[in-house]
Formats: sequence, C-alpha cells, structure tokens
Amino acid sequence: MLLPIITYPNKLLKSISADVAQFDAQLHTFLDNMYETMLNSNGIGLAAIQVSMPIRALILCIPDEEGNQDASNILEVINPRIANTNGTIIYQEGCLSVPGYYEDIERYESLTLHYHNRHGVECTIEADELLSIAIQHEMDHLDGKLFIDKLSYSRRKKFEKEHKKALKEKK
Ligand code: QAP
Ligand code: CO
Repeated sequence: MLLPIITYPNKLLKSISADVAQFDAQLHTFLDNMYETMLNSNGIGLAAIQVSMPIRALILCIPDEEGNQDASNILEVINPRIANTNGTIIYQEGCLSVPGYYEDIERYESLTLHYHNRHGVECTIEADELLSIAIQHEMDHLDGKLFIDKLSYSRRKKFEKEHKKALKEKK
C-alpha cells in the first residue's frame, strides 16, 4: 500500500519521533508499505515521519552498480544509535520531503551504527560513503531535522526563494 509522503513546510516533519516498543505484525506491514512508497517515489531512504508516523524507524536501499534496488538490499533500521564516527564527506543531498531541491551537505564519512531490526534483534553495522550519509540524513528526520536546516544563512535564503517560486508555479 502506498502511503502519502508529507513535504516541507509540513510541521509534522519537525516532530521528535518516539522509540519503537513493539516489533509486531503491524510494524512489519508499516515497514513493507514504507518500502513500496519509497521505491514508487524513486527514493533511496525514507524515515517514518515522512509518512506522518512519529516512530524511530527508517529504511534505506542503496542502489547497486546497475542501479537496482533489490528487496534483499533493504536495510530496516529501528531505534538507531551512532556509536563511532570518522572523517567528513560532502555530498549533494536531496529529500523526498523537499522535492526538486539538492544541496551539498557535510556528514561523517564513516560510522558504526547500533539498531534493532524488524524483529527487535540488536544489530551493528559499519557504514561509509553513501550509506553513512543516508543513515545520518534519515536519523536527522527522527529528531525533526531536514537537510535544509544545515544550510548556511545565504543558502537557506536561496532555498526559501526557490521554494516560494516553485509553490507559485504549481498553482
Ligand atoms: C536521503 O533521499 C539521502 O528531490 C534519501 O524529486 C539523500 O531518497 C540519502 C528524491 C542523499 C543519501 C544521500 C528527491 C526523489 C529522493 C527528490 C532520497 C526528487 C525525487 C531523495
Ligand atoms: Co529526507
């Protein structure tokens, strides 16, 4: 089932999401719906709050060399914690909740992540490059932050201007 993705400036995107307590069938169905919704919108990552659900869950599916996003490559991350970080990296980020806008953002180059999978099992992964960037981007959503909140004053102004223009053109 496709879920509606909310977009900036919807205030729900500022929510602090709550820890997941029950790793039940309802959560599994929700995660499946998130995956379908993300692929349908050509995304590589999606946080639960982007579909109006304020829980600490996110999904990632980094495309392989052929650009395929196989279901076996999906990473479902619940109640995540970053344990260790290394270096910095700059990447031009976008967001399904800020469609059509992309800016360079600095992130940790690599990190260690502790999280729970859909069954509540504790997992740890080492991530670098695009996966590390995507994890940090999606974890920001859990604390009500968007990548545009990281822009310098002048870049943010540029965004607000382009956003207003895009809204007018849609009407
Ligand atoms: C977050 O972003 C991310 O504007 C996931 O028109 C971003 O999936 C992780 C998208 C950068 C790592 C690096 C954005 C699709 C998708 C758009 C996305 C659009 C259509 C964004
Ligand atoms: Co996003």
